[in-house]
Amino acid sequence: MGEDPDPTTRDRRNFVKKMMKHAWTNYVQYAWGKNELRPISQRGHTASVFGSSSMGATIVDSLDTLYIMGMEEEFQHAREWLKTNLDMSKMMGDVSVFETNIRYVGGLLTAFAFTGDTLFKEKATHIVDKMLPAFNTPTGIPYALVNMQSGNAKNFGWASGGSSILSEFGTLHMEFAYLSDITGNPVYREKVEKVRNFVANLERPGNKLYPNYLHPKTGKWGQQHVSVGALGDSFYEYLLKEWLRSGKRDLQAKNMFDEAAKDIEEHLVQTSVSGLTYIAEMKYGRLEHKMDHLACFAGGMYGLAAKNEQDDNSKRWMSIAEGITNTCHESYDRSDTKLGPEAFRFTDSIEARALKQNERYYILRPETFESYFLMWRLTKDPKYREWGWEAVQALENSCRVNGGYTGIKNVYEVGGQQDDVQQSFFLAETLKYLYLLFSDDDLIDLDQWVFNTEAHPLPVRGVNNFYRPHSS
Ligand code: DMJ
Repeated sequence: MGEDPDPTTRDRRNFVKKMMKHAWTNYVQYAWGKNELRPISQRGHTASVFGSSSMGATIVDSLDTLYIMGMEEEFQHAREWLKTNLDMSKMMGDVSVFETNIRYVGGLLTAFAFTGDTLFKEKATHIVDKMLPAFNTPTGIPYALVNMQSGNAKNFGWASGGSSILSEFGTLHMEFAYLSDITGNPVYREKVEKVRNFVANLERPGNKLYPNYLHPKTGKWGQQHVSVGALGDSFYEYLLKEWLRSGKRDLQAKNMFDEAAKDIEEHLVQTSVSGLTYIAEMKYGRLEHKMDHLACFAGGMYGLAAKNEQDDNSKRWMSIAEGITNTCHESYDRSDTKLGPEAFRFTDSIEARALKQNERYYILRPETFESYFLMWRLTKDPKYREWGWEAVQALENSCRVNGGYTGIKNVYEVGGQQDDVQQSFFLAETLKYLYLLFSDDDLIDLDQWVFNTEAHPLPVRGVNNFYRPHSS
């Protein structure tokens, strides 16, 4: 499905599918049931965001990529595993509410929409039910971490005096609202509507931009750091996308997005000395001319907004979208490995390059390719496919090892150290976006599907026949 008529594009897509096979079969061989694969030492890996247990994060995160790529046997193998093994009452330690939602719940909801198999809906419901204690706060703003056995919830010690994080509590709405629609249980939607309403009614410092931290007990903003990268990113993404996912019914989301996108444009979007567009960060009103790799999703976000809103903002937003995507490509092109650093800066002497040692790594992140994919669909400019192909080659040269794909420690050093982690989002997002970049537009039609922040497509309400609402 979704083959492009052009033979080169078809070959490229096939190549990406082979990459997925390499990543998947090595995970199956060396780390089956573990959260992630260590491709060099060929064993399992568990990141702290998933607590201390192994709960097959890669299996659930990969489901829809396997399905989209037509890897049916692998998909069935994954389904069999989760049928007997995915049980959150066995999950030990503190688990991230945000990560569990975007990877597990998002992955299962998409698998349900694709297939109608109620096993996926039941597992998604089971997981969200286990997360609900995190919402028991005076404001309804959830804690970041929950212990799924005891129901105890708390925040990260490092987060501004016990605050919750904007990108985390702001990235639950799409999955929870959809879950209510397919189960007929309004509880999930109520939780995220409470979060939304609380934030909507809160005064922001200087009446502009959202700080990254909010205290769930006092309802007060924490440190005034603003970012479209780490700690802020998908809050903005979900305002736009929940408006789209709801079939453009959720006007509160749209209005909040429009205001935030205009504030970002006015206060954070900058042009470098040589004319590159980037999104800076802000700390207590002062700009820091640094952009995270994570913020590279914003190219696609502004593009989607421009296309769907078709109003006075559209022209400017499309040019921001093109500018940001171009700058993120530059951050790749200006490195020796042709992979982009975790963060890059703009000064009088450097542009789109990391400055500090700890900004030079690349951990198989998808955001730049996500923008290539969306901008390809929106503009049909062939350069986005060429940039995607450059990325495939760079991944092959620096990240592919016999046991899968690994991140690297320094994008400015060819043949340098590798980190020995195959992130689950590499299979969920990076390879999916690259595959779709070389596919026809009817494979995951953007009028019918909206990608959650982990690239799990959710059906658009009232438009997509795969929505599968609960019928009593
Ligand atoms: C993914 O889990 C999601 O894309 C999230 O929104 C940000 N971080 C990773 C990928 O970089």
